[in-house]
Amino acid sequence: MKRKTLTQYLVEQQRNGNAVTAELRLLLETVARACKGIGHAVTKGALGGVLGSLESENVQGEVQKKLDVLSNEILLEANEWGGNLMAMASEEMETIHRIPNEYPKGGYLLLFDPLDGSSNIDVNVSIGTIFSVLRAPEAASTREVEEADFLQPGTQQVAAGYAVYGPQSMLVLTVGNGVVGFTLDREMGTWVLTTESMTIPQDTSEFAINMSNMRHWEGPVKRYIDDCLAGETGPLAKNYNMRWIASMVADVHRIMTRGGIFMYPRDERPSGKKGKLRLMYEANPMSFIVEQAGGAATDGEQRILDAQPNALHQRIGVVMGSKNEVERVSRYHMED
Ligand code: AHM
Ligand code: MG
Repeated sequence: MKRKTLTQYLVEQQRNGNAVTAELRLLLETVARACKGIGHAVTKGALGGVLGSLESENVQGEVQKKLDVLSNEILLEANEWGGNLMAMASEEMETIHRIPNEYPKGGYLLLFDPLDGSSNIDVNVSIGTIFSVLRAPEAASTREVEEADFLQPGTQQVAAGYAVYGPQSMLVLTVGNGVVGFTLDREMGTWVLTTESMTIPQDTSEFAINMSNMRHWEGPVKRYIDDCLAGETGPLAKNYNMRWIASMVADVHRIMTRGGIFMYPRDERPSGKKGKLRLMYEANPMSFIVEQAGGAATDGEQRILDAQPNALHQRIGVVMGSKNEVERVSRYHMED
């Protein structure tokens, strides 16, 4: 069977007028190429001398792993010179990275978490890259692009995706026209379309949450997980299973594949009041993908994609996945 490559898929989307401009297509191909490079470094592990930590911390005060920094560099270098972008922003950089003057500028902004799931890097468990593409505001082309130009709600994303580096390397992508999945053909070095339309089942009996935070949870989250744990004699009348990989990309990829609900909620700790995950390059792209696959994503009170960001590294509570279950959690918040 002859399968489509990422390039073919994007050219088709461009021809069908699905908001994929030639510039966006080239940008997405470049990001996908960078993900191949990151996947390659991840696969080498100790043989590439890339495991372990550096002395440095990122803007969130987290110790940087060698692979976090390397992945960030791979994405910056790949995307700097193509002429499709005005600037980039990353979990690993305090502020935005403008395209240097020696290169032409384009009309898009790119945000990424270069390597998500840092605690899993050195233990050989699946990790991934998350990215989000926004249009640069018109006004930014006549002056220097600013951090404020990035602060657009998730509904404004023109594309989002993630790569998961696991037993297979996969790239999952949306350009606002459903969700497609590509598997890396390692011999050919190409991303090959293997899932034409990823959809999340509306119902589920599998939840993903870090249970060690239970004592800090807010009431509605506690109530929901209690109901799940009560099993078939409880209010939800079914038995639930639990999975927690601790790499958002891998946990959400499982949900994209067989349904489920993923939660990293706000909690009552001073450090947890705003949630753990970052809005602009974790929650927004993943919410766009999940919604495009028929799922839902909320912080408990509001749809994540509607949240108006006020800082590049802002955090948010995250509840996403199978629609009926996410709506149940929202209802519990309303009833609280
Ligand atoms: P990171 O961007 O520093 O890797 O942190 C984000 C990760 C998510 O991938 C994952 O869902 C979460 O942190 C796991 O956190 P915990 O270790 O508290 O379970
Ligand atoms: Mg992350």
